[in-house]
Amino acid sequence: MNDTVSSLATLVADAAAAFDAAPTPAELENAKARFLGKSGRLTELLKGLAALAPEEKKAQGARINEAKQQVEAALNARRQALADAELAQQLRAEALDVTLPGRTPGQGGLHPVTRAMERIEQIFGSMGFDVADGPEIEADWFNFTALNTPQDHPARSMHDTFYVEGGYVLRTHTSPMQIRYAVQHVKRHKHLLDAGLPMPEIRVIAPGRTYRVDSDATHSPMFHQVEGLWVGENISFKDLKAVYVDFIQAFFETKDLEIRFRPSYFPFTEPSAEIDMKFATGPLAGRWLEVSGSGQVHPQVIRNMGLDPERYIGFAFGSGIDRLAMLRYGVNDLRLFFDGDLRFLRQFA
Ligand code: 2NL
Repeated sequence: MNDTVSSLATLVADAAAAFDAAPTPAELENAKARFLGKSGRLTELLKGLAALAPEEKKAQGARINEAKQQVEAALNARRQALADAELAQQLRAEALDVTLPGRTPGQGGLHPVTRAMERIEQIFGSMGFDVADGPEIEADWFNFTALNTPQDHPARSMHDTFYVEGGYVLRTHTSPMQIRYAVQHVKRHKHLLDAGLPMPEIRVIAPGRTYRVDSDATHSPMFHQVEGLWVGENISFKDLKAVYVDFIQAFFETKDLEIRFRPSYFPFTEPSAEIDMKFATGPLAGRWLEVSGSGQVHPQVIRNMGLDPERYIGFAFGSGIDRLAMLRYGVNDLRLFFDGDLRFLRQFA
């Protein structure tokens, strides 16, 4: 009987060793057949029970069944181990590297002129200026007549201005927008003026596209301008100076520059001045650069806004945004802004 027990223990150990040695599920099934199959070692032992006496059969049967359970447990453990190994192998083979950066669609960026324009709007906005926007195809009245530009002024010639059918022009400056804005403002506050009460000041900038018949390295038939207008009862040239100096210092992020006002002439202002600036340092240091026209709004223009020039006074300026962008970003050819060359434009994205 002890013999049977030790031979059963050997059988279980042999089975466990055979199973553990099977490298694949197919080979494991072959090994199983050798122990649990039709003529497997355990099956043969069970067949042998038939020849035993009832008492013996019961005791021996119980021992063999116990061994059979151990063999089946070893078989299942190995099956599970092989399945786990296969799954692990499959996961390794199909692994995704989620740390790989994705391929994103191109992001695009703002054009340098747009960036300059946004800076300008932000700076004047911080000084209490509204931003006005309007038509690029203008009536002759708003572009010229309301701005006191006489019929025979050279700016009105076909040589300087793009004319559109029906008496319209491609606006040659954004001043017409200032007129539109001022007229609206005056209308909105007519009840105050009628009652002899003070009207809120007009403080506005008009940035945008403008057009002139002109094309070379420093002139484009389409260019960008920003005009500023401040009208009130107590506005003077010193306000113009303060606002413009503050603007230039903020735009170029330096106080290390000089600004001068040089007498000039425009039909819509009197007196008028050209504004020049000079950097103290950097590649443009020491050279006077023309950055704006300006002046006190002409009494006739104040009248065209619907205001009394005896009571209201204002100043205005007009600056080229492309030129300011060239100075700020160190661009020496205006045409680069309008060629659409991505090698150039990407430098500002
Ligand atoms: C220039 C000259 C200037 C103005 C623009 C202006 C606007 C109104 C009334 C009076 Cl509504 N003036 N604008 C004034 C002086 C000069 O621009 O050559 N800019 C590049």
